[in-house]
Amino acid sequence: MLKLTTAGESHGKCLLTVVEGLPAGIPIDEEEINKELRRRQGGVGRGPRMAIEKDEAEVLSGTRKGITIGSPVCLKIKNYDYSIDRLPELTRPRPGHADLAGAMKYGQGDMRNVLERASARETAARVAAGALAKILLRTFGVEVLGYVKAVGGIVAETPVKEPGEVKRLRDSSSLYCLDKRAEEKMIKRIVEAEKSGDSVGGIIEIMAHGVPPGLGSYTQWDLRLDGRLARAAMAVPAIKGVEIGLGFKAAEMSGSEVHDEIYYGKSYRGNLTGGFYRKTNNAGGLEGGITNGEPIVLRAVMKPIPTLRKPLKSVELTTKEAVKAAAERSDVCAVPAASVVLEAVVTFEIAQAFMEKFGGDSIQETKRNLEGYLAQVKAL
Ligand code: EPS
Repeated sequence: MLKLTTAGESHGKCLLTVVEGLPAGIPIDEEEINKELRRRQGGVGRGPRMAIEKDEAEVLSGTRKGITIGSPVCLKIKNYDYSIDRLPELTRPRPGHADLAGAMKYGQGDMRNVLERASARETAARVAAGALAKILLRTFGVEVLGYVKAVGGIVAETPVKEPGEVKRLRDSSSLYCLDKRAEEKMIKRIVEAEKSGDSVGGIIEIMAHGVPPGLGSYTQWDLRLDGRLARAAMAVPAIKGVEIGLGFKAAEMSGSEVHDEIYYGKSYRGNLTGGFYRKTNNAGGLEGGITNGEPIVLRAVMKPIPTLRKPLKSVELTTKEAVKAAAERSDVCAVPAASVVLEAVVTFEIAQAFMEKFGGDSIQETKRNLEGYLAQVKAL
């Protein structure tokens, strides 16, 4: 079973990622992990902290000569802004942040003790884990891509579906967005928010290509992959909504419009499905909590960052006086960064379901199991 644990505070010494259950025999290139970490640091709208950090993963365990040996892989990301013991107290909770809820839960008058772990800085550790999952899944032709669909109410057109083209467009955009015209407007919106001391949120879309049918299960509620993906996406800081396929739009449509009719053609989709296919993908690649061989499509809504330069009303914890919330250094818009985080957590979740289905302590064993299963699908 693929398992992830992260540790580390925002201004502590470092962040740590421990991934258990990776099969032996996977070459791990640190540069591939670092590429994802750099992407997470980027995007228009990021705050001054990103100019201080240079997120890079150091592999501490789980490999020999750069190849996994089946033991837990531990990665370390150094914090250049290591200042946790010098930072001033925080006693004016920010609405929308974990500050007040965390203070009540952990009995902390100084909410610095809350925000240090609640900070989205922790997502760097999740991106590192996602990069490991990406390397694993790539061996089997699975590719997960995340991009920005909307910022501050400006929605991008995303007619491109071919993964190579999606990646090219996304990687040439300063907002990780596929639509150049929308991108210009989004940037203006972010600059406006910055000028007025405000922040903006948006929508992120994730597509997973080449996923074999049969991941996840309807046999128990917590095995359904749609539920597991939604949980992973909702567990990213600032995410307030998740939809799969048509999502909320399905509520306005009739069944005959929503469901994806079934066709058969021998050479379709590299035979992942043995020839069964759909002309539409309103289900977003999942039926009965199981992948059906079509691409997985998931969207997540990110609220605007709660740390505001022009702060909202709050209460001083020590005196109970009405005050303005603390104004910490922060981002104006972290939707591009969140697209990298969501891509990582969705990749990890798919990898987990993949290993659950195909197992294997070595990559050769996993490959054999997958091939045997695909032959069985073909013979259906
Ligand atoms: C972040 C690092 C943080 C914030 C941001 C995410 O750095 P600092 O708090 O030192 O400026 O920029 O954190 C938040 C948005 C938050 O709500 O905590 C990062 O590495 O992503």
